[in-house]
Amino acid sequence: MANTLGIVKPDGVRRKLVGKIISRIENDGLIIRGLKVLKLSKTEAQKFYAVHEGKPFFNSLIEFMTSGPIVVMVIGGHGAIERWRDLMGATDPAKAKYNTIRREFATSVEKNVVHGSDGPETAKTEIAFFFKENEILPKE
Ligand code: IDP
Ligand code: MG
Repeated sequence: MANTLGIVKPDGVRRKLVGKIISRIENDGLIIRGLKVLKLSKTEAQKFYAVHEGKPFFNSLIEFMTSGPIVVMVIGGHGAIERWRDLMGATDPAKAKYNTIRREFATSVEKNVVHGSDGPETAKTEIAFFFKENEILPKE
């Protein structure tokens, strides 16, 4: 059993895609173990995306991620990290497979509706960025 961090980005919340996205997660057999709505400050967004600091898209990404509320989720299940990445699709919607969230809903490589941790270590630190231990349902 693994946990990963999922985010519905500001474009997804604005366009009322939260329900559709959670349905895809649950229909895949994954479990929502933690859930909250919040708005990132600039400092928080810079910290969350620190790995991308210095890249040409960094400032625009921070602007975008702080432009409105987001939904953060702890998504759990066997192989949850890879399975959530598969449901999301490739970063660039033009390269994402059919039936993925990004292929269907993203409007650009930046405004791509969802985030997902890319491995066990990032999952751990990204979950801890948003959730206290007692805000996450225990694994069964
Ligand atoms: P990921 O979200 O698929 O893991 P990353 O490479 O970690 O992709 O990039 C983080 C986020 O930064 C992307 O989801 C997207 O919103 C944005 N981003 C990545 N590459 C580009 C780019 O080339 N142009 C604009 N925005 C980008
Ligand atoms: Mg990434």
